[in-house]
Amino acid sequence: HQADTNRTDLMTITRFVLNEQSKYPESRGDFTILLNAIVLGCKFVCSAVSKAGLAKLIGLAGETNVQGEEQKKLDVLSNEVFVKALISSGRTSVLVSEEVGEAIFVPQSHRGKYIVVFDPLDGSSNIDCGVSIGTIFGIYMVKNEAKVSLEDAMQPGNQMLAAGYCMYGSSCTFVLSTGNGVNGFTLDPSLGEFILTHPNIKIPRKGKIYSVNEGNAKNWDEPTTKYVQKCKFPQDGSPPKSLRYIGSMVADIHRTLLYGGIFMYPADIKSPHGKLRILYEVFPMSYLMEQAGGQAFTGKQRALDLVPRELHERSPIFLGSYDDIEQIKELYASSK
Ligand code: AHM
Ligand code: MG
Repeated sequence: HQADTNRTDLMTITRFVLNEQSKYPESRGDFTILLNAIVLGCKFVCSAVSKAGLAKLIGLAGETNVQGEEQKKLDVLSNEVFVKALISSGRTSVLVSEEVGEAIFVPQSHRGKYIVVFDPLDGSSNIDCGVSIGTIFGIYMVKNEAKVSLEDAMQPGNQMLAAGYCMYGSSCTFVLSTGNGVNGFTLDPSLGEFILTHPNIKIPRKGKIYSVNEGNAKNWDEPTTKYVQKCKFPQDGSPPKSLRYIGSMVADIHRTLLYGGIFMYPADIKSPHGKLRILYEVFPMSYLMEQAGGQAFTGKQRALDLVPRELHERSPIFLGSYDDIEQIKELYASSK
């Protein structure tokens, strides 16, 4: 009768996080409330994304629709939903969003002890053709609640308390780590709840897939070039790796977590710092990778040890299976 029990005993994301937090005697439910705000934002975006074509939500920001109402681009809309939900949770002090140039300081009346860095809708070039896109977020603790400053949002990734993403794909999948491994939840649209479907995700030790925008190959540095050459023409008798590249970080990372392999956005001559943003792309995904048993490397160091100097700073990044990242580390070490 196990099946019956499973069907009525639903492990929702809220229940899961409440269980996890109850291990800390000082926990008072603040984290759960914060997470609920993020989950609400994700449900909104999920619903908006699935109706994007229908609702003509994908027009240019500032355009007006037939009713004369102002239309907002999906990424602008998503950003607004997250900012409002996070502020009204009363649990945050500073927000950093990919969509907003400056850090957002929460009004005094609504302040709480957390900092949230996020990309409300990543991979937006994929919206119009219906390819998977996602939301990425990371959570820090304010250092001193009486003296909140920009510094609080620029802590190194190794200070993150939690990170995750939500992928708007064939299903809506929420992947979360609060520092005790990685767990995946799938939205049950009939319940409007995220249900635990991927407990304790561990990335395979070594993978068969590499993922990179190879159109930039002409401008790559030597270690990246050598690595990709090895993927295609392995010299050690192993079969060549498959190439998969969606161009949506959340979808590429989700596949990498589940199937193993390597995802990279390296430096190149044209973009010496790569493309991806440290705070709300590189850090959260690096945190998840490490929590799943993989590694995240910048070409110079462990990604989570980076100390951001600017809000929207970029870094090259190599993320994935432990052994695959070891190889790229060796290539960088021997190119010095
Ligand atoms: P965006 O924040 O403008 O959407 O760009 C980030 C996206 C990532 O999701 C993805 O990994 C990368 O850009 C793809 O870049 P490229 O098109 O250069 O391969
Ligand atoms: Mg982005």
